[in-house]
Amino acid sequence: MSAENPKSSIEEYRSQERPTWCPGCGDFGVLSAVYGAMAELGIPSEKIVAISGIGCSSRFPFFLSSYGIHGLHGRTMPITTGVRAAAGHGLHVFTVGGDGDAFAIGGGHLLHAARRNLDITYLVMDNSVYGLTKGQASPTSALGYATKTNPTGTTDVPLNPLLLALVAGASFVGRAFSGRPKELTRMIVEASRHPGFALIDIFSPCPTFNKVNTFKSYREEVADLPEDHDPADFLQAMNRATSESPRYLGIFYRHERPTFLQQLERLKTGTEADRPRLLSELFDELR
Ligand SMILES: Cc1ncc(C[n+]2csc(CCOP(=O)(O)OP(=O)(O)O)c2C)c(N)n1
Ligand code: SF4
Repeated sequence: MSAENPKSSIEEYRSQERPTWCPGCGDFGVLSAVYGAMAELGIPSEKIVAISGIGCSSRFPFFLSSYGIHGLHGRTMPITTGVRAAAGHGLHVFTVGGDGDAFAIGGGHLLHAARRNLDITYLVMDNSVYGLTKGQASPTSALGYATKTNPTGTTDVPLNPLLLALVAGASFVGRAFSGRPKELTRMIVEASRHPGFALIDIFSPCPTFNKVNTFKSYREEVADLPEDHDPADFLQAMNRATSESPRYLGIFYRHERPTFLQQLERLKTGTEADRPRLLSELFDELR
Protein backbone atom coordinates (compact mmCIF):
# COMPACT_ATOMS: atom_id res chain seq x y z
CA MET A 1 0.00 0.00 0.00
CA SER A 2 1.40 3.39 -0.90
CA ALA A 3 1.99 6.41 1.30
CA GLU A 4 -1.16 8.41 1.97
CA ASN A 5 -1.44 12.13 1.57
CA PRO A 6 -5.06 12.72 2.63
CA LYS A 7 -7.55 14.95 0.82
CA SER A 8 -6.36 15.24 -2.76
CA SER A 9 -8.73 16.71 -5.32
CA ILE A 10 -11.08 14.37 -7.17
CA GLU A 11 -9.88 16.03 -10.41
CA GLU A 12 -6.48 14.41 -9.94
CA TYR A 13 -8.06 11.02 -10.65
CA ARG A 14 -10.32 11.93 -13.58
CA SER A 15 -8.73 11.04 -16.93
CA GLN A 16 -9.34 12.93 -20.18
CA GLU A 17 -11.41 10.04 -21.53
CA ARG A 18 -15.15 10.47 -20.98
CA PRO A 19 -16.99 7.25 -19.99
CA THR A 20 -18.70 5.54 -22.90
CA TRP A 21 -21.28 3.78 -20.72
CA CYS A 22 -25.02 4.11 -21.52
CA PRO A 23 -26.90 6.89 -19.73
CA GLY A 24 -28.02 5.60 -16.32
CA CYS A 25 -25.46 2.76 -16.14
CA GLY A 26 -24.60 1.89 -12.54
CA ASP A 27 -20.89 1.91 -13.34
CA PHE A 28 -20.86 5.74 -13.30
CA GLY A 29 -21.57 5.61 -9.56
CA VAL A 30 -18.73 3.17 -8.99
CA LEU A 31 -16.29 5.39 -10.90
CA SER A 32 -17.31 8.46 -8.88
CA ALA A 33 -16.94 6.49 -5.66
CA VAL A 34 -13.42 5.45 -6.65
CA TYR A 35 -12.49 9.08 -7.40
CA GLY A 36 -13.86 10.06 -3.99
CA ALA A 37 -12.13 7.22 -2.14
CA MET A 38 -8.77 7.95 -3.79
CA ALA A 39 -9.09 11.63 -2.94
CA GLU A 40 -9.88 10.78 0.66
CA LEU A 41 -6.96 8.39 0.91
CA GLY A 42 -4.74 10.86 -0.93
CA ILE A 43 -3.02 8.15 -2.96
CA PRO A 44 -1.02 9.90 -5.70
CA SER A 45 -2.43 8.92 -9.11
CA GLU A 46 1.00 7.69 -10.26
CA LYS A 47 0.92 5.18 -7.40
CA ILE A 48 -2.29 3.55 -8.63
CA VAL A 49 -2.76 0.81 -11.20
CA ALA A 50 -6.21 -0.29 -12.36
CA ILE A 51 -6.44 -3.72 -13.97
CA SER A 52 -9.51 -5.03 -15.77
CA GLY A 53 -10.71 -7.82 -18.01
CA ILE A 54 -13.22 -7.33 -20.83
CA GLY A 55 -16.76 -6.00 -20.48
CA CYS A 56 -18.51 -2.64 -20.21
CA SER A 57 -17.30 -2.32 -16.62
CA SER A 58 -13.80 -3.34 -17.66
CA ARG A 59 -13.42 -0.08 -19.60
CA PHE A 60 -12.89 1.45 -16.19
CA PRO A 61 -9.08 1.95 -16.38
CA PHE A 62 -9.52 4.39 -19.30
CA PHE A 63 -11.45 6.75 -17.07
CA LEU A 64 -9.05 6.77 -14.14
CA SER A 65 -5.92 8.88 -14.38
CA SER A 66 -3.46 6.19 -13.27
CA TYR A 67 -1.53 3.28 -14.68
CA GLY A 68 -3.89 0.76 -16.17
CA ILE A 69 -4.17 -2.55 -17.98
CA HIS A 70 -7.26 -3.46 -20.01
CA GLY A 71 -6.55 -7.16 -20.15
CA LEU A 72 -8.27 -10.31 -21.34
CA HIS A 73 -11.74 -11.52 -20.41
CA GLY A 74 -11.53 -13.41 -17.10
CA ARG A 75 -7.76 -13.10 -16.78
CA THR A 76 -7.51 -10.23 -14.35
CA MET A 77 -6.11 -12.32 -11.51
CA PRO A 78 -3.05 -13.72 -13.34
CA ILE A 79 -2.27 -10.20 -14.59
CA THR A 80 -2.82 -8.70 -11.16
CA THR A 81 -0.64 -11.32 -9.49
CA GLY A 82 2.22 -10.50 -11.83
CA VAL A 83 1.84 -6.76 -11.32
CA ARG A 84 1.69 -7.17 -7.56
CA ALA A 85 4.75 -9.43 -7.43
CA ALA A 86 6.73 -6.98 -9.60
CA ALA A 87 5.56 -3.76 -7.94
CA GLY A 88 5.76 -4.91 -4.33
CA HIS A 89 4.12 -2.44 -1.97
CA GLY A 90 4.89 0.44 -4.34
CA LEU A 91 1.51 0.62 -6.08
CA HIS A 92 -2.11 0.56 -4.99
CA VAL A 93 -3.67 -2.17 -7.12
CA PHE A 94 -7.34 -2.00 -8.11
CA THR A 95 -8.77 -4.87 -10.04
CA VAL A 96 -12.14 -4.14 -11.64
CA GLY A 97 -14.66 -5.82 -13.88
CA GLY A 98 -18.07 -7.39 -14.28
CA ASP A 99 -19.73 -10.41 -12.71
CA GLY A 100 -19.15 -12.40 -15.90
CA ASP A 101 -15.46 -11.57 -15.88
CA ALA A 102 -15.13 -12.34 -12.16
CA PHE A 103 -17.38 -15.32 -11.56
CA ALA A 104 -17.79 -17.08 -14.94
CA ILE A 105 -14.68 -17.15 -17.11
CA GLY A 106 -12.51 -15.76 -14.27
CA GLY A 107 -14.04 -17.86 -11.50
CA GLY A 108 -11.20 -20.35 -11.21
CA HIS A 109 -8.55 -17.64 -10.93
CA LEU A 110 -10.57 -15.73 -8.35
CA LEU A 111 -10.60 -18.64 -5.90
CA HIS A 112 -6.84 -18.97 -5.85
CA ALA A 113 -6.12 -15.24 -5.61
CA ALA A 114 -8.40 -15.18 -2.56
CA ARG A 115 -6.75 -18.16 -0.84
CA ARG A 116 -3.35 -16.63 -1.55
CA ASN A 117 -4.51 -13.37 0.04
CA LEU A 118 -3.24 -11.35 -2.92
CA ASP A 119 -2.84 -7.70 -1.88
CA ILE A 120 -5.57 -6.04 -3.97
CA THR A 121 -8.87 -4.21 -3.89
CA TYR A 122 -11.23 -6.05 -6.23
CA LEU A 123 -14.35 -4.14 -7.31
CA VAL A 124 -16.90 -6.30 -9.10
CA MET A 125 -19.56 -4.27 -10.91
CA ASP A 126 -22.30 -6.83 -10.60
CA ASN A 127 -25.22 -6.16 -12.96
CA SER A 128 -26.33 -9.82 -13.22
CA VAL A 129 -25.97 -9.75 -17.00
CA TYR A 130 -23.32 -9.73 -19.74
CA GLY A 131 -23.65 -6.08 -20.74
CA LEU A 132 -20.99 -5.73 -23.44
CA THR A 133 -22.22 -8.73 -25.45
CA LYS A 134 -25.80 -7.47 -25.30
CA GLY A 135 -27.51 -9.10 -22.40
CA GLN A 136 -26.90 -12.84 -21.93
CA ALA A 137 -27.49 -14.36 -18.48
CA SER A 138 -24.51 -14.21 -16.12
CA PRO A 139 -23.61 -16.31 -13.05
CA THR A 140 -25.57 -13.94 -10.79
CA SER A 141 -28.72 -13.73 -12.96
CA ALA A 142 -31.87 -14.84 -11.17
CA LEU A 143 -33.27 -18.29 -11.89
CA GLY A 144 -35.64 -17.99 -14.86
CA TYR A 145 -34.01 -14.76 -16.09
CA ALA A 146 -34.99 -14.63 -19.77
CA THR A 147 -32.84 -13.16 -22.52
CA LYS A 148 -32.89 -13.10 -26.32
CA THR A 149 -30.49 -16.05 -26.37
CA ASN A 150 -32.44 -17.93 -23.69
CA PRO A 151 -36.07 -16.82 -24.04
CA THR A 152 -37.44 -19.50 -21.70
CA GLY A 153 -35.19 -18.30 -18.89
CA THR A 154 -31.97 -19.60 -17.38
CA THR A 155 -32.15 -22.84 -15.44
CA ASP A 156 -28.75 -22.26 -13.80
CA VAL A 157 -29.00 -21.56 -10.07
CA PRO A 158 -27.44 -18.14 -9.36
CA LEU A 159 -24.08 -18.05 -7.68
CA ASN A 160 -23.65 -16.09 -4.45
CA PRO A 161 -20.43 -14.03 -4.81
CA LEU A 162 -20.12 -13.37 -1.09
CA LEU A 163 -20.27 -17.05 -0.14
CA LEU A 164 -17.85 -17.87 -2.93
CA ALA A 165 -15.34 -15.29 -1.70
CA LEU A 166 -15.74 -16.36 1.93
CA VAL A 167 -15.18 -20.06 1.34
CA ALA A 168 -12.23 -19.29 -0.93
CA GLY A 169 -10.49 -17.46 1.93
CA ALA A 170 -10.95 -13.78 0.99
CA SER A 171 -9.86 -11.75 4.00
CA PHE A 172 -12.24 -8.81 3.34
CA VAL A 173 -15.69 -9.33 1.85
CA GLY A 174 -18.21 -6.54 1.37
CA ARG A 175 -21.30 -5.71 -0.65
CA ALA A 176 -22.35 -2.24 -1.78
CA PHE A 177 -24.77 -0.59 -4.21
CA SER A 178 -23.88 2.07 -6.74
CA GLY A 179 -27.17 3.80 -5.83
CA ARG A 180 -25.71 4.48 -2.39
CA PRO A 181 -22.57 6.41 -3.31
CA LYS A 182 -21.53 7.61 0.15
CA GLU A 183 -21.54 4.10 1.63
CA LEU A 184 -19.81 2.75 -1.47
CA THR A 185 -17.04 5.37 -1.21
CA ARG A 186 -16.60 4.56 2.49
CA MET A 187 -16.32 0.86 1.73
CA ILE A 188 -13.74 1.40 -1.01
CA VAL A 189 -11.67 3.40 1.49
CA GLU A 190 -11.93 0.56 4.03
CA ALA A 191 -11.13 -2.10 1.45
CA SER A 192 -8.15 -0.08 0.18
CA ARG A 193 -6.75 0.07 3.71
CA HIS A 194 -7.15 -3.64 4.21
CA PRO A 195 -3.91 -5.59 3.84
CA GLY A 196 -4.80 -8.55 1.62
CA PHE A 197 -7.53 -9.68 -0.74
CA ALA A 198 -10.51 -7.34 -0.45
CA LEU A 199 -13.54 -8.06 -2.64
CA ILE A 200 -16.54 -5.75 -2.90
CA ASP A 201 -19.50 -7.08 -4.86
CA ILE A 202 -21.27 -3.93 -6.06
CA PHE A 203 -24.86 -3.97 -7.31
CA SER A 204 -24.39 -1.83 -10.42
CA PRO A 205 -27.51 -1.95 -12.61
CA CYS A 206 -27.47 -2.27 -16.40
CA PRO A 207 -30.62 -0.37 -17.42
CA THR A 208 -30.08 -1.20 -21.09
CA PHE A 209 -30.29 -5.00 -20.85
CA ASN A 210 -31.33 -6.02 -17.35
CA LYS A 211 -34.92 -4.96 -16.69
CA VAL A 212 -35.15 -7.15 -13.55
CA ASN A 213 -32.28 -5.94 -11.33
CA THR A 214 -32.80 -2.19 -11.46
CA PHE A 215 -32.02 0.78 -9.20
CA LYS A 216 -35.65 0.58 -8.06
CA SER A 217 -35.61 -3.16 -7.33
CA TYR A 218 -32.32 -2.93 -5.43
CA ARG A 219 -33.62 -0.01 -3.35
CA GLU A 220 -36.51 -2.20 -2.27
CA GLU A 221 -34.36 -5.25 -1.55
CA VAL A 222 -31.30 -3.92 0.28
CA ALA A 223 -30.68 -3.07 3.93
CA ASP A 224 -27.59 -2.31 5.98
CA LEU A 225 -26.14 -5.18 7.97
CA PRO A 226 -27.61 -5.20 11.49
CA GLU A 227 -25.74 -3.09 14.04
CA ASP A 228 -24.68 -6.18 15.97
CA HIS A 229 -22.85 -7.55 12.91
CA ASP A 230 -19.31 -8.61 13.82
CA PRO A 231 -17.04 -8.71 10.73
CA ALA A 232 -14.65 -10.98 12.65
CA ASP A 233 -17.33 -13.67 12.90
CA PHE A 234 -17.00 -15.94 9.86
CA LEU A 235 -20.16 -17.96 10.47
CA GLN A 236 -22.26 -14.83 11.00
CA ALA A 237 -20.86 -13.49 7.72
CA MET A 238 -21.82 -16.73 5.93
CA ASN A 239 -25.25 -16.68 7.48
CA ARG A 240 -26.02 -13.07 6.58
CA ALA A 241 -24.59 -13.48 3.10
CA THR A 242 -27.30 -16.07 2.41
CA SER A 243 -30.16 -13.67 3.25
CA GLU A 244 -32.28 -12.79 0.21
CA SER A 245 -34.77 -10.61 2.04
CA PRO A 246 -33.23 -8.23 2.77
CA ARG A 247 -30.04 -8.46 0.76
CA TYR A 248 -27.57 -6.95 3.18
CA LEU A 249 -25.02 -4.27 2.36
CA GLY A 250 -21.87 -3.68 4.39
CA ILE A 251 -18.62 -5.32 5.42
CA PHE A 252 -19.52 -8.97 6.02
CA TYR A 253 -16.06 -10.23 6.93
CA ARG A 254 -12.64 -8.79 7.73
CA HIS A 255 -9.70 -10.78 9.05
CA GLU A 256 -5.96 -10.10 8.85
CA ARG A 257 -3.48 -12.83 8.00
CA PRO A 258 -0.15 -12.67 6.10
CA THR A 259 -0.71 -11.37 2.60
CA PHE A 260 0.81 -12.65 -0.65
CA LEU A 261 3.57 -10.03 -0.51
CA GLN A 262 4.27 -10.59 3.16
CA GLN A 263 4.53 -14.32 2.51
CA LEU A 264 7.05 -13.69 -0.29
CA GLU A 265 9.06 -11.37 1.95
CA ARG A 266 9.12 -13.90 4.79
CA LEU A 267 10.42 -16.57 2.47
CA LYS A 268 13.35 -14.31 1.58
CA THR A 269 14.37 -13.40 5.15
CA GLY A 270 16.85 -15.19 7.41
CA THR A 271 19.57 -17.70 6.67
CA GLU A 272 19.11 -21.29 5.46
CA ALA A 273 19.36 -22.38 9.08
CA ASP A 274 16.50 -20.04 10.12
CA ARG A 275 14.19 -21.22 7.34
CA PRO A 276 12.40 -24.15 9.05
CA ARG A 277 11.52 -22.00 12.08
CA LEU A 278 10.39 -19.02 9.92
CA LEU A 279 8.26 -21.27 7.75
CA SER A 280 6.67 -22.92 10.73
CA GLU A 281 5.81 -19.47 12.19
CA LEU A 282 4.32 -18.42 8.85
CA PHE A 283 2.19 -21.58 8.62
CA ASP A 284 0.92 -20.98 12.16
CA GLU A 285 -0.19 -17.46 11.20
CA LEU A 286 -1.86 -18.68 8.03
CA ARG A 287 -3.90 -21.40 9.78
C1 LIG B 1 -12.19 -15.34 -24.00
C2 LIG B 1 -13.42 -14.52 -24.28
N1 LIG B 1 -14.63 -15.09 -24.21
C3 LIG B 1 -15.73 -14.36 -24.44
C4 LIG B 1 -15.63 -13.04 -24.76
C5 LIG B 1 -16.90 -12.25 -25.06
N2 LIG B 1 -17.24 -11.39 -23.95
C6 LIG B 1 -16.79 -10.11 -23.87
S1 LIG B 1 -17.34 -9.31 -22.53
C7 LIG B 1 -18.24 -10.66 -22.04
C8 LIG B 1 -19.08 -10.65 -20.80
C9 LIG B 1 -19.27 -9.30 -20.21
O1 LIG B 1 -20.01 -9.38 -19.02
P1 LIG B 1 -19.40 -8.89 -17.65
O2 LIG B 1 -18.04 -9.43 -17.44
O3 LIG B 1 -20.39 -9.22 -16.58
O4 LIG B 1 -19.24 -7.32 -17.83
P2 LIG B 1 -20.30 -6.18 -18.22
O5 LIG B 1 -20.19 -6.00 -19.69
O6 LIG B 1 -21.67 -6.65 -17.80
O7 LIG B 1 -19.83 -5.01 -17.46
C10 LIG B 1 -18.09 -11.73 -22.92
C11 LIG B 1 -18.74 -13.05 -22.77
C12 LIG B 1 -14.34 -12.47 -24.84
N3 LIG B 1 -14.15 -11.16 -25.09
N4 LIG B 1 -13.26 -13.23 -24.58
S1 SF4 C 1 -24.89 -2.10 -21.70
FE1 SF4 C 1 -25.43 -2.04 -19.55
S2 SF4 C 1 -23.49 -2.38 -18.44
FE2 SF4 C 1 -23.03 -1.78 -20.56
S3 SF4 C 1 -22.71 0.44 -20.48
FE3 SF4 C 1 -24.84 0.05 -21.09
S4 SF4 C 1 -25.97 0.10 -19.15
FE4 SF4 C 1 -23.82 -0.15 -18.61
